[in-house]
Amino acid sequence: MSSAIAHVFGDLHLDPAGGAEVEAFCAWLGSVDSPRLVILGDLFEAWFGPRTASLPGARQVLASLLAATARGIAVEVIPGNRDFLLGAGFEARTGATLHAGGRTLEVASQRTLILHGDELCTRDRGYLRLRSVLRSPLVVRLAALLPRWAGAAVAARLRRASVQAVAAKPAEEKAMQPEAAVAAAQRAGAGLLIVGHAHEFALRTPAPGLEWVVLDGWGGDRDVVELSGDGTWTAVAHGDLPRSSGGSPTQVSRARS
Ligand SMILES: [Mn+2]
Repeated sequence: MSSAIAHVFGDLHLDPAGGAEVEAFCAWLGSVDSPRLVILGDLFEAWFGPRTASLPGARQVLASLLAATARGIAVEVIPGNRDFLLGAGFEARTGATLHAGGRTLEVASQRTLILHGDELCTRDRGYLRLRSVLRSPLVVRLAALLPRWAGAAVAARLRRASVQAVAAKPAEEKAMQPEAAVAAAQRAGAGLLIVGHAHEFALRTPAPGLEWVVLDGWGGDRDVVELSGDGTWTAVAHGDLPRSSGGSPTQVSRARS
């Protein structure tokens, strides 16, 4: 029996249109044995408002999340920079809970703060400005009103702009800043900070008494943090997590396009 109380992962970048990655994730989710899954953002490669939910891959993912919550798994999702428009419709269709400002978990009097990580890129002023504009209530409302093709076009345009902007910046400026990590952890009173966003595992100690874990992107060797009931944690590969016993994995209904 596992003493795990939660599994934390993110940066799956699943295509709402569907594909092999979506199939593989839904199969994994259908049989994973965990009391709580915390998805720390960029579950989807892009999410341009509620209409995205009708795309075939999105429907598959939403259905498998719903099956997971119906099995009694608590699913919590922190929106990332690619899917920050996830909203109430997503919660209603999946039974998952959104935590837009990050999630604090307390285990054995150990506090853990979980963020996507992009908010720690505090030297990237252009990005932070764009982030605050894109997350303004007006933009979120407008996105809900756009027809799907227009939303997709806007998302593609933003992605191109972001790829060009990122390529033009020195690495140091794009990076998550240790001071920002320390400040966020201190505000939350956390001794463990878990983020994604960079897609490359790292463990740092930016201040005494603070462990800062950056997870691999989905599919990496250390793409999941397992939090245990005694307050300890380990980084593992999602494929190595225990599967639920008792026969065949939960059947996930296939969405039709
Ligand atoms: Mn990201």
